[in-house]
Amino acid sequence: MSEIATVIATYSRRMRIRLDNDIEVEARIKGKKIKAVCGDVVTAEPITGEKDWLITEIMERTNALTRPNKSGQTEVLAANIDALIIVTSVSPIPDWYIVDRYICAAEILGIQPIIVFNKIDLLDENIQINELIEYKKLGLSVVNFSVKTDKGSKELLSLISDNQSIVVGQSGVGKSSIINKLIYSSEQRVGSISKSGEGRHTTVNSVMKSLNNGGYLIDSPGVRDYLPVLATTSEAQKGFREITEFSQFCRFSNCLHLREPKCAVKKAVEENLIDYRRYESYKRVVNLTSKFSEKKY
Ligand SMILES: Nc1nc2c(ncn2[C@@H]2O[C@H](COP(=O)(O)OP(=O)(O)OP(=O)(O)O)[C@@H](O)[C@H]2O)c(=O)[nH]1
Ligand SMILES: [Mg+2]
Ligand SMILES: [Zn+2]
Repeated sequence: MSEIATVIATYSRRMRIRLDNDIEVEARIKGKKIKAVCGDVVTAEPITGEKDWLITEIMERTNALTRPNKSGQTEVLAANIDALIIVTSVSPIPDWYIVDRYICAAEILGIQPIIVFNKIDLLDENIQINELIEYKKLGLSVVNFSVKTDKGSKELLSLISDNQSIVVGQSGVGKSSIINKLIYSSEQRVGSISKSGEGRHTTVNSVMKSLNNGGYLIDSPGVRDYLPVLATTSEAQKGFREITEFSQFCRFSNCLHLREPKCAVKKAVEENLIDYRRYESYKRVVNLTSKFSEKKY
């Protein structure tokens, strides 16, 4: 009898799935054509005489977080996501352009971006981070966090409640540490998959962990770079809410806000109504997207 299950970890062709009754089993996938990712809902069946289950089908995804890989193809990072938790930290220093691109991806997918600024125990209390102030002005959720002093846990938990969220960001910012902090008993359901605990332990596979409030968090390996996969360069503006807002006043409805005349976005940048760095960031996404569509990324 086949059952509905959720993929909670992938190791090339092998995976770990969570069955409806919350039991977790190892599984492999039928055939070479289908490829499952963390968050995928699948049908699976036990294999007689074996411990492994067999995944027979992947259900249609409500959404997928993707990025282009070096060979110009689209790589799916995770599926069926409600929120994107973008982790930055005092150290390593954030690349705000990458943060913008994650926000852009979330906005286009229609899911909530949450910016977590971790390791604030290492920061002088009086220091203000301009980029974070800018994000707050845009109405984005920003959570100041410290795994060390337990700051921000409650606030973050209340934002994600029973969502299925993915935690992303560069290596060493504290993604795994934050997840462990948030989990009622971090090792309880993870068993032998994750060796993450105290201290440094680079995550190599995406793994979904359960929160005791009914939510799920996907821990993902750190990346140096990220770019959302966009259908066209004109889609980029949908990922920058302030640009979307002003674009309705541009002279041309297909304005890309680069060199076009009577562009309300460029005017807003000149008048400081749009942050200059965010506008630069938008232009970079447009450029990278056209490079990617020419397979040069
Ligand atoms: N001072 C301080 N150190 C922290 C905090 N959170 C995490 N760290 C440390 O930062 C280091 C990296 O943490 P990880 O949780 O492994 O980072 P990660 O983002 O999962 O890294 P990858 O798996 O490589 O992508 C560890 O040594 C943690 O102990 C914090 O709030 N304050
Ligand atoms: Mg990690
Ligand atoms: Zn314009």
